[in-house]
Amino acid sequence: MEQHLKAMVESFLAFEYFEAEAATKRALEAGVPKEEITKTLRALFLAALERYEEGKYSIAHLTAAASIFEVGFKLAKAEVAPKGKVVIGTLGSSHYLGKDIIRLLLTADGFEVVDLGEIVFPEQFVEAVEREKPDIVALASMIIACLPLQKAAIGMLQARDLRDNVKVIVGGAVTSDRWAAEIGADGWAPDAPQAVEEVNRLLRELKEGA
Ligand code: B12
Repeated sequence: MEQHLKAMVESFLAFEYFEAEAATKRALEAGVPKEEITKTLRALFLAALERYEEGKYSIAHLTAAASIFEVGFKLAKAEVAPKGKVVIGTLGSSHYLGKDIIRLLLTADGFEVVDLGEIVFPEQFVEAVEREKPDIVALASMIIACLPLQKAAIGMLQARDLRDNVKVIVGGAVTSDRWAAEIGADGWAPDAPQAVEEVNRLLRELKEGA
């Protein structure tokens, strides 16, 4: 088991996408438990995210790490019922990396995530809530010009009588906890690990009927 995990770690750290994929497949074939593989990949990805925050990794490194995490995780994902459903998207702009990272970590944490992609407008979130019936809606805004779209999305959910059915979390580089409170969101987080914690908290609140 150790040598298979070591091969995965080495290829991940070298950003060798195809080798990391092959190493994950070999680990699975050799009977390494899926949880060990996903735990290793998740730890590697969180370390990459930390290196980016510290300025040691570039956006390119982070993008590569996210792709390797995603391909490995898809191979080793255990078939279990999701603990909750999240609809996510980036409002108005084409920034996708931060949103993709949140999606990956939420998926790794056991959520089913419906990703509407980027350049999404409030109407599309309303349609997705009607269609997907999620527990949580995650609205990302990456530029100041797109902040009003978060407010508009919450307003539209209210106007369509959908607001009470879902919890709304907002985030993205230009947001803050104050902004989240001002527009009536239920939660906010500054980064992906804290977003996962916040989404879990919101799910608990929803289940407890708070
Ligand atoms: C990469 C990038 C782009 C890429 C986006 C592609 C991609 N890879 O996603 C491209 C080149 C397309 C781009 C375009 C533009 N960009 Co740009 N871009 C960036 C840049 C350099 C990095 C963003 C990024 O990926 N960061 C890495 C991720 C990991 O961090 P993150 O996105 O902040 O996400 C984390 C948190 O915010 C949080 N989070 C993110 N989403 C969510 C959602 C929820 C619900 C929660 C809880 C948390 C959360 O968790 C994430 C992970 O920890 C930033 C500057 C910067 N250094 O941040 C500018 C930046 C965001 N861009 C900016 C601008 C202005 C633009 C353009 C308008 C420029 C132009 N005039 O054309 C265009 C918009 C184009 C369009 N049609 O939409 C400005 C925004 C300024 C502002 N205050 O409004 C920035 C800040 C650059 C700057 N200093 O001027 N951009």
